[in-house]
Order: sequence, then structure tokens, then C-alpha cells
Amino acid sequence: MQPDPRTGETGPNDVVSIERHGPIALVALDNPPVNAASHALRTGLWQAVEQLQDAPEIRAIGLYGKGRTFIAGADIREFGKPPLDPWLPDVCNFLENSAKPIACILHGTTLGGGFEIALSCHARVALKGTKAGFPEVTLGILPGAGGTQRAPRLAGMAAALDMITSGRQISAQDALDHGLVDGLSEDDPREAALQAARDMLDGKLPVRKTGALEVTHDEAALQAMRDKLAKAQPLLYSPHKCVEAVAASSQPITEGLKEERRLYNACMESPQRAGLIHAFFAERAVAKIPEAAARPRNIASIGVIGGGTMGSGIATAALLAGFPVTLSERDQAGLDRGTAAISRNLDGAVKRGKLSPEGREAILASKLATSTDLAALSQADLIIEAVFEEMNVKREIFETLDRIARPGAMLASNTSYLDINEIAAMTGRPEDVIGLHFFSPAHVMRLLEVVVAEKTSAETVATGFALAKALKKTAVRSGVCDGFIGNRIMTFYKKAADYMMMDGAAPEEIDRAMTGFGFAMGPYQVADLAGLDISWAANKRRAATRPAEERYIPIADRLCENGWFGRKSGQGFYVYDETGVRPNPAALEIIGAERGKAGITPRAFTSDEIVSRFMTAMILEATRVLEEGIALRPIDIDAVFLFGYGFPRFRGGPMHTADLIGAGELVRRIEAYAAEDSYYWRVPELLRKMSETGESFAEMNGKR
Ligand code: 3H9
Repeated sequence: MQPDPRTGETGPNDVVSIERHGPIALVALDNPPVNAASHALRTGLWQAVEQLQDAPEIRAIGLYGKGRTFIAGADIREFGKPPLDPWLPDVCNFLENSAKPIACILHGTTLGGGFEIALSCHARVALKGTKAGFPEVTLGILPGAGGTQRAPRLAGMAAALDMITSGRQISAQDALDHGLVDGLSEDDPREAALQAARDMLDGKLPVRKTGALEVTHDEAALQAMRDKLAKAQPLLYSPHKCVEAVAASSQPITEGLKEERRLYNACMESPQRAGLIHAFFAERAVAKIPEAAARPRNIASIGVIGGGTMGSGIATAALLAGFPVTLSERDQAGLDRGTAAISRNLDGAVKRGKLSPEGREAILASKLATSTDLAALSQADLIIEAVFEEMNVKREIFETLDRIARPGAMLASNTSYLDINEIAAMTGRPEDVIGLHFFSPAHVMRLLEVVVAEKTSAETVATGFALAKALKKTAVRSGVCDGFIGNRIMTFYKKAADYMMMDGAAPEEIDRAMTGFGFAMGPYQVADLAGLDISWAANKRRAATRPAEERYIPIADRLCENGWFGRKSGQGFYVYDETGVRPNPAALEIIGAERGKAGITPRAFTSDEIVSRFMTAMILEATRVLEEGIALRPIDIDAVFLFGYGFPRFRGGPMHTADLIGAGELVRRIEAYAAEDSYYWRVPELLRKMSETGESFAEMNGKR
């Protein structure tokens, strides 16, 4: 390759370049956006270091990354494909064995394989603001390029175990304190690399081979971590393998690396790895929307209407993100309740370490305004309505907003199921109206469904997505239907759970089966937490239009008739008191009575059957949501359930799970269940077609 005429750089390829300064060679990596250790980067790095071995004038190498970060890890897009030489572990060993010492500069997010490359160098300097860590465990794998062997050699087993099993990122200062880097710098990466190489030559920076260091075997730390993980993450595979790999680090490095490789391969083959990587890409894929090119409007102030649980949660989320908020309620008592809820939410944020006590005071003193007059929202850039789910109440509000809101303000409803088209039509500016469906508690939950009505403008949609980013939430685009993506599917699969309950499964058995599958909570734990009165109201609303063929289970309604609304009233499907939580015998009696009335002889359900029916129902309705174009792609549905419904991340989401089960098997199951209830269990056309063509949901993600 010819030297670059401007910089004098040469390089083995487009991604890696060499710049020479007397006895020092700088090797720069340039693989935007995150310098992932792709095949080109690995090849280029190997060749650059190899070339420099034969250059007699070169005595030290400075390695750094161009752009916003040093290497952020292996290239995840290569996972699952045939491996291409040179492998990252071989690159790391090659760097460590370089006769010319290499100083590595860490900056940005030096993660996974990037951190492993750094640990294989002979000295390390971290720039201010660096975050370093091993996120592999969040992808269902372990650091497989020597990280489990070299990190304990520098930081000790206990610190390495903590970082590797948690995926936690540490600061430059922490890395220095743990011995993972040798110095800090405030220079830019190139300058720092030059300086670090000079310092190695001058003896100011120690030159060591990490692999040659010894590790003190810390059985107490290993056992403590095994115990912790057995309790906290019994269903996950890779954290336990991480511990085994770190345990091997007290052996000579060649032995330890062999063990690391064996365990890494086992993780790579596990379905959890595929599920977790799917979840990683789901988080990013949802931002790819048809309106992505539109310019979001500037949101500098937010108005929230309604100080109930949702309104105060939304206001808290906005305040925590730095927005000034005006909260509006009908009367002073409502405002007082809303303000009290916001300050409780902020207390929680202080307790969780998300906010300082001074920050809390500052927010309450200067960022939050309140008013009983909607006119106080007239200058807000975004107004979010979060009042009762009653169309007439919404009408009054949106007609008023149409009069008072400034031109260009975005008008949003937090409704969970009402028709956004109808709401938009209440105004003379339907292009500014959108659904922003937050999940409770709104200042904690990651998901935001951005509900796009027929006339919503592209800028309004783009603004919804930009807002989600500012609130650190994951936005998913949804079309308009009763319940949008998430609640519509949940309402459907909840019926499958109710049918099983009516036919013989206890609520607790169903919850246990679903938490055993990996859900954070089972459907009856969720119902009790959300409040049974909420679905009671929805059941009453839907009663008039409920098709005669639909099987209806009135058990939760019976509980509500007794005033048992779940957790908030002390009992529901479970009893909640000072001794803890247990199944509610009175609920079981009601279930027995309802079965008797319906002439049902209860039968036993295994956990497998419960999971199978529950998941099949979820996938069935999700397929319809896709067929109708409510969700853009299967992966959007996965994101909704991962970030809003406690779906186990390691299973990748309902559509990823559907691909593992296979469309053919799903059709067979639905047809078998249809023998008992041919109205509920109907095969969606799309699923039938997939069973014939063999197309998967994953394949559709690329096409839509
Ligand atoms: C590993 O290293 C294994 C080794 O131990 C062993 C090997 C043998 N690969 O998140 P962003 C893409 S495991 C490929 O929006 P940010 C991403 O998809 C790896 N692509 O930016 C997106 O693409 P698009 C351990 C990657 O500033 C674009 O880059 N490493 C990778 O908010 C921008 O990403 C990790 O797990 C990758 N490694 O956050 C780190 N990383 O624009 C994973 C990103 O097409 N990455 N992309 O949608 C992250 O955590 C964040 O991306 C990071 C930047 C913090 C770096």
C-alpha cells in the first residue's frame, strides 16, 4: 500500500495503518462506527505488527483507535458464521508475543475483545472518560480471547469475576485502581499512543507480558460467586461458565486458554447465545423506521395532563431526563397527589443511585410547575395526556388543547388502547397527534410504544423516537388497534392462561411454569400487581361487543366483586400480608365454584403443556399483529416483549422463540388445541404460509 500523501501513513489494509516516528510506530485502527474487531481489522492488525517485527529501527509500538472508541469488541455480526482466520484469541497471543513492546490506548467504550486486545499488550493507558468491561455475558458468551485468563492476572480473581460475570463497565480510574491499566491520560488517542510508546522506551511505563504473571487461586471468591449466581441467575448458562473459566486462570496461561476456549465454544453453541444476540440487535433494529429521515422537532418543555400513576411517572421520567415539566390536574387535590407521587418517584431514583439528593431538590424547586388550568401548557413543545381511559374525557382535553397549544406543539395521548385516529380527529391538527404509550412505572420501564395514526406526520413520529432516546427508553413503532402491539397480544394470551385455570391448573402452577420459562413474573402475579380492577373495567367495556362464540372466564371479575383487586387491596389471586405472599384459598374456592357451574372436571396440566399453550397463544396473536401491519417487523414485537413485558432476554422474544419452535409445529399445535375451542385457536394465514414455504420470522426482519 502507498503511504497516504497527507499523513505519511501506510497500512496493510483500509482499516489498519502504520505511522512511523523514529523508533516508534503508531498502529491506528479505523473501523467505524465502533472499531469492532472484524476480519479486516484482525488481519490488518496482525500484518501491521508482523511487518514491524522486521523493521530494525522500530523499538516500540503505540496502538490506538481512531474515532469515538478503541475496539468495542468482536464483530457480533460474524457470530454464528464460519470463523475466519486469524481468530481474535490468536491475534491476542500474537500481540503478547511481539518482540517489540506494544502500548495500548483505551478510549471510548473499550469492551469485550477490545479490552482483551488491550490486556494482551505490554502496557496500557486509559483516556479520561473511558469505559472498559466485558459485556460478553450479556450476549450469552464469555470473554473468549484470553480475557478470563489475563484479567485475573492483573486484577486478581475476585475483581475479574465481578466484572466478567456482571458485564459491568468500569471507569478509567477504576481500571487503574484494579491494575488493569498502568496510567491515565488526557491527550487525544494518537498523542497518548506516541507518549506511551516513548514512556515504555524511557522506562517510565512498565513493560510486561500479562500471560507471564501468576494468579493467586481465590477459592473463597469463586465459591461466593457460584453461590450468588445459583441463586440470582439459575436459568442462565454463560455466567456459570465464566466462573469456571476464571477458576482455570491459576494454571499456566496455555492451559487456562485451552479451558477458556472449550467453555467459550460451549456458550457459542447454546440457544441462549442466539437469543441474547437477537435481543442486542432488536434494541437497535426498532429505530429503523420509515420516518427515520424526518427532522425531529425541538422539545424543550413538556406538559403532562393527569397526576395519577401514569401521569406522575411520565412527568418523573421527563424531569429525570432534564426537561422542565408542567403538570396539570383538574383540582388542587389532584395536583397535590401528583406532586407527592413525583417526589416519591424521585426519592426512589435517589435510593437507586440515579439522582443525587441535591439533584432531587433542584428538580422540585425549579423544573416542576403545576397548574389546574390547561392554558398553563400553551407554550409547551410537547403535551402528553394521561387521564382516564374515557373517550369523552379525552375529547374535552384534546379540543381544548387544539385551541390553546402553540402551533407546532406535539399532542400525545398515553392511552393504552383507545383509537388514536379518533383522538387526532378531535383536533384541527391531526398531523401533530400521536400515541405515546408508556409502561408503568413510567420512569423505570424501558419500553415506549410510539403509536402512529393515519395522519400523524413523519416529523411527529421522528420526534417521538427522539424523545424516547432523550428519556433513555426504547421506542417501538406501532399502528393503531385495540391495545397496540403489547397489550393486544397480552389480552389474547391471558385468555389462554384463564382457560387453563378454568380447566384445572391453579394460578400458582401457571405462574410457576412461566417464571420457570424465564418470565420475570407469571400472568397472575402480573394481574395482581397491575390491579384486577383495570381488566375488570376493560371486560365490562368489551362485554357488549364480545362475540357469542368466545369462551369467557369470569373468575377475575368474581374476585373484583368481593373487592379483591390484587396486591393493592391485600388479596387477589394471592394473599399479601406481613408474612409474605401465598396463594389465596378464597380465590381457589371461587375457581372451584366456577368450574362446578360450568360442569368442568378439572384435569392436570404439566409445566410443559402450560408453557406450550401460553407461548403458542402469544405467537398466534403476534402473527396477526404482524399480518395486519400493526408491527413493522417481527423483531419489533420481540422488542416490545423484551423491554415492556419481562420476556426472558435469553429467549430473544416471542418471534425468535417461534422460529425455534417452527411454523409447522405451531400450526400442528393450534390445530390440536382447536379441537376444544375452534374459535380461539385459529391458524393465522401468515403462519400457515410460513409452514408451507419454510420462511422464518428472522428472514422477514431483513425484508421489511
Ligand atoms: C466479544 O468481544 C467476544 C470476544 O470476547 C471473544 C471473541 C473470540 N459488533 O449501540 P450503538 C453496531 S463479544 C458489530 O447504536 P452507541 C451497532 O449494531 C462483543 N456491530 O452505538 C450499531 O449498528 P447500526 C463484546 C456492532 O454509541 C452501531 O454499531 N462487545 C458492535 O449507543 C452503533 O452502535 C459488545 O458487546 C459489535 N461489537 O453504543 C459491545 N457494537 O448503526 C456491544 C456495536 O447498523 N456494543 N455495533 O444499528 C455496545 O455496547 C454499543 O454499541 C457501544 C456503542 C457501547 C459500543
